Formats: sequence, structure tokens, C-alpha cells
Amino acid sequence: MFRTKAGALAWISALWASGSTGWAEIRETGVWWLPRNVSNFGHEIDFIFYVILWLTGITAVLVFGTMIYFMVRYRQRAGVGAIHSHGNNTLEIVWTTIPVFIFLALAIYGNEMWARMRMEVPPADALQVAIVGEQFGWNLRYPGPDGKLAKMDSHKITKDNPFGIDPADPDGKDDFTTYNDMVIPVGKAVRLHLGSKDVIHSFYVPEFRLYQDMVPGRVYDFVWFKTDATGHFQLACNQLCGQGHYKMFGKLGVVTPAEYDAWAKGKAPAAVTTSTAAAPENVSVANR
Ligand SMILES: [Cu+2]
Repeated sequence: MFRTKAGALAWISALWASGSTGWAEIRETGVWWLPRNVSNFGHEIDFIFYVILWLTGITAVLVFGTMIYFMVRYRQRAGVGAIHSHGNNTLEIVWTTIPVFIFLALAIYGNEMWARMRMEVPPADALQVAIVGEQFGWNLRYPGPDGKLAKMDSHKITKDNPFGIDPADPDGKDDFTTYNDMVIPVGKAVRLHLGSKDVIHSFYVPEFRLYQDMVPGRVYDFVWFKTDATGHFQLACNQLCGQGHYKMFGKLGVVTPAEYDAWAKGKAPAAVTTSTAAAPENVSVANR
């Protein structure tokens, strides 16, 4: 197709540049390194990432440096015989004990962090947001003025009732729904109620360092986080969920509380059992 490599490269660069001018920040910053982080747990995750990166980086330099030095220093030379070594017990004990303690420390620290992220009860005043993945998009349900979200039951999730809620649930009367459009106020704890309508999807926001699979038949209500900066991001599905997986993404705006209130105010309460989801286009029954 392209006569020169440079031609192909120019074409790919132009395509990439045109695709990166969208509103999502994901391809505009941190393209070569970690995307920026805007969540409370993200700072800790990045910290442990850098600790591990430095530890393994320094170790790699030391190990490969020593290896190369020994290869050169003790290379085969005329008139120099081989030396037989039976090892050194002290050295063996030292270089086994140090990694054991490093690995133990990392495991204990990581475990403790995980417990705080996924096992601690989210703050009571957290904004509750229900998110149900489907081929290929995100159904979102927000509490209305009462601040309460209708109870989700994974066994009640159907095509017409994506959130699996009871039509008689009074908490759901003022809830509103959106499709592929998530907005949250900055600085406020957000608790997610994640479900799936059909296959395994995965809630993934790199800027939150947050990733949670959504398996049909379950509702995951233990994921929570807090943001500390505003911005526009992409809510991507991180599980290959069918032929339309590539287009399963929503807009995610972290906005000021006033902007959030204005956005939520403009939303009409949803009919209890229907989502605002448009009929999925381009999807034949065979793909579902
Ligand atoms: Cu998906």
C-alpha cells in the first residue's frame, strides 16, 4: 500500500494525531509513561509501582553488571587455568535473606493496601452509582434528590431491566439513568455498584488506577474511590467482550460539585425498569 516506510509512518502519525484531538485526555498526556492519576488510591498504587520499579531496576543493573564483569574478567585466555569454587555460605545466606524480607514487605504492604481499597466499607456519604455493562456500552444509574439508589438484584437483570431493580422500590422512583455518560463530583467518595447484562465486562479508568471485572450474575458493590482533580477521561471496557468491544467506551467527566449538581438537576427520573440505552447498533444476534 505504501511505497516507502516514511510514507506509511506519516500516514499512521496523521491518523494518530487526528484521533488524539478528542476531548478525552487519555491520549494527550502520559502517552509514553503512566497516564496522570486523579484518585486517592492511585497515589499509593503509583508509589508501590515506583518502589518495585527501582528495586528491580537496581537489581537488574547489579546482576547484569556483575555477570558482564565476570564474563570479561574470567574469559578464556591462553596459559590461565580454570579455578574451582565451592561457593560461599555467607554470601548465599545474605542474598537469599534480603530478597525474602523485601518480598515479604511488598506482600504485606500490598495486601494492606488492597484491603483498604476493596474490603473497607466505603464512606456512608459516598455518591452511589450503578453501572451495568452490556454489549457494547455502559448503563449508568444515579440516585435522585433522595440520594438513594434502588437496590440491584443480579438475578433480576434482563434486557429491559438492566439494573435488576424492583419497580416497587421507593428508592428508585427518582433515580435517573444515562448511557455512556458518567459524571462525578471531584473530591467526593464514589461507590460503584457494578453488574453485567450479558458477558464479562470490566470497568477500567487508567487515571483512577481502577479496574474491576463485572461478571454476569453478580453485583459488585465494594469498589469505591475519591478523585482529587477535575478532568475528562474515558470509561473503557478492559475485557474483550465481543466484536464491538473496541467501541465500548463512555465519557467520564470529573467536575466541580456545582457542575455536577447542575448536570444531575437536568436529568429526568428514569422509568424504573428501562434504561435510556439506545438499541445497540451494528450488532447481530449472532454476536450477542
Ligand atoms: Cu465490554
